[in-house]
Amino acid sequence: MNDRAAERLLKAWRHLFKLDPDRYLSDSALDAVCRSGTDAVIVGGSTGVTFDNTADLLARIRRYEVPCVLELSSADAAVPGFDAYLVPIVLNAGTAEWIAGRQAEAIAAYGSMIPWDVTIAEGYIILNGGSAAARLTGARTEIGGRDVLAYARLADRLMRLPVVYLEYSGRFGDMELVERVRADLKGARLFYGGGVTDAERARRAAAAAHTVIVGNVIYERLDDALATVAAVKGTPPPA
Ligand code: 1GP
Repeated sequence: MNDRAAERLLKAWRHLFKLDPDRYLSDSALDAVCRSGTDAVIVGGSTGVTFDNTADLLARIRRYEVPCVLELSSADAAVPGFDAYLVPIVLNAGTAEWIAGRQAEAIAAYGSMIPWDVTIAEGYIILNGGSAAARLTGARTEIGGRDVLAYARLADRLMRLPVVYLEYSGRFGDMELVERVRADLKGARLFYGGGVTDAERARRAAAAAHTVIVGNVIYERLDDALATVAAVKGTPPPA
């Protein structure tokens, strides 16, 4: 993917569903998710993700036209055949391993097999200390708006990452802060994820961020999850 192609893809994404290969989803629920009108399905999770459960989920999603993207948290689960690959760089991680450790190990191990043209880095800022992602990465989540903005600028201005991801996984975040971070970005797209459990929250998140990611509620209240698609798409995109 050249820069312009990556830019087009990212700009087209307003709503994304995130499916966890380690969680059960019935065929009928998967059918509804894939036909929902979402822009793409992300496959990814913090724990219990293996090559086999990732490949299984990809095969099920491939029956549908919806683009399917793998978010890699472990090189062991690097399954070929996805439309694109998202590689998190956890900016506020407690150890270097999650910033530039595991990624370098994966590159050393897989070298020439990596499809760079469809690989996109995400500058993650994890803000819910109770989430599995925060525990796994030892993220410094007790930080104020100034620090969040500083991490976002680091990603956007210094590292020139194409995506900044404000990750509140499991909890609905501070939309004023999300809005402030998005308005400050020069080149990166702002992804927001966490606690989008109904249409109203989806609208609020869509007004603040470029792209809204919906995860957990798929497994808890499918109808509410599906309603987030129209809610996001019906909200005018922020600048
Ligand atoms: C998780 O950002 C996503 O990585 C979505 O969060 O599961 O809380 O919807 P939820």
